[in-house]
Amino acid sequence: MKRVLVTGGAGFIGSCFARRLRREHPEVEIVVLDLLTYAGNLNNLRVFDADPRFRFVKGDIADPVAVKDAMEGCDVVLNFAAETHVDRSLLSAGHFFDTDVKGVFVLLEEARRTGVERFIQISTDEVYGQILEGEFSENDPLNPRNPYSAAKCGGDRLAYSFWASYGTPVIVTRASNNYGPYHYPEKVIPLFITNAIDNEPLPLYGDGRNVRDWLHVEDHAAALLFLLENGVPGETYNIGGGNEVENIDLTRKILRLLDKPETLIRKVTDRPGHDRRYALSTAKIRALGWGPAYGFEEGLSETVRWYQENEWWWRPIKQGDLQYKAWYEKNYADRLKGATSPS
Ligand code: NAD
Ligand code: TDX
Repeated sequence: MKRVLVTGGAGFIGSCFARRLRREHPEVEIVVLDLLTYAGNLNNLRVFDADPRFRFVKGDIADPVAVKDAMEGCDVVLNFAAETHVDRSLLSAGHFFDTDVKGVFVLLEEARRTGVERFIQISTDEVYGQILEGEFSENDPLNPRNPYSAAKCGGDRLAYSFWASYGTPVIVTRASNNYGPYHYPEKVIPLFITNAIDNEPLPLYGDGRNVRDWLHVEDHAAALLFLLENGVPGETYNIGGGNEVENIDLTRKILRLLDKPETLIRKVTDRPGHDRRYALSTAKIRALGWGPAYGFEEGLSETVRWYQENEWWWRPIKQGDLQYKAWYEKNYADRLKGATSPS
């Protein structure tokens, strides 16, 4: 591993991976290709400010010219770049297919042309769809149920097809819900933490009994580094935290950690097609020797503390960024009108 391309490296998980890669491999050259959409943030990459072995390229993974430039000389590629928010995909899905399918195709074409040694496509547990009991294994059928997960499913299988058709050394990973520092405050954990800090309502969808399995972002990054060394091309690996929590319990935990009242909770109109539960079997990656290091209680309380101590990072997004305010208004204004607190 000499030069690693991290696409989407200005986002939540990609930047965590890049920072960890630098800590564990000081000698490696890192190239980040990122379009800096609303979710991309150069503040996530500050640690690289004076790093001579780091290069940032602003560009679109669906643009072959930008991709050719960024991938030049790279032997390893990890594709984190994506439109990632389910709620946004429900209101407008076009960009999701441009990036999460076409963008993956452009990256794969260039990887095939240059002959990279590893290409990791970061997929998601959402491609399996919901599961009410039990857990999904890697060979289970895929049944995405919202436009985001359908687009990710396209990218996931496209990546596999390059292995099956051309022998491009692709590994596909499907992770469960990530949480941790630098998480854009549209996703439930950072949204609820930052709203609660400001004594704003927490809009809990539906009956609040939907279940997600939470994976600390550092555990995800560690798993990806582990798979770069131990994963087998052509294979798919689930990466889960083993922390299933109902949304209502998650919300209460956040409020307790911040010493805020449950009267901040608002039960609001549900997300359409809201997947009830995700759960992954992680037997395959565990058999190779990886397991998560974070317990959820410890990880969540550290995360809450990070948002308390790093207002410089999130306040400009929530208060200064008109795009964020427009999104909040669009997705929540009607929902919050007349919504009640469950307690
Ligand atoms: P994020 O939204 O925080 O970051 C996405 C990054 O991609 C941003 O920096 C954005 O600017 C960049 N980007 C978007 N479109 C681009 C384009 N066309 N070209 C170049 N860059 C572009 O997302 P995240 O939570 O860090 O997720 C990273 C990856 O992990 C995604 O592929 C996502 O589907 C996957 N994933 C996320 C989770 C989760 O819980 N967050 C779980 C499983 C899988
Ligand atoms: O305001 C909210 N209220 C609420 O009740 C939001 C934003 C979410 N929720 C619920 C919906 C989900 O059951 O919380 C749960 C988590 O929602 P999100 O944070 O939006 O994540 P999710 O839809 O589960 O998808 C995430 O995990 C899989 C990531 O955003 C995806 O990128 C990843 O692939």
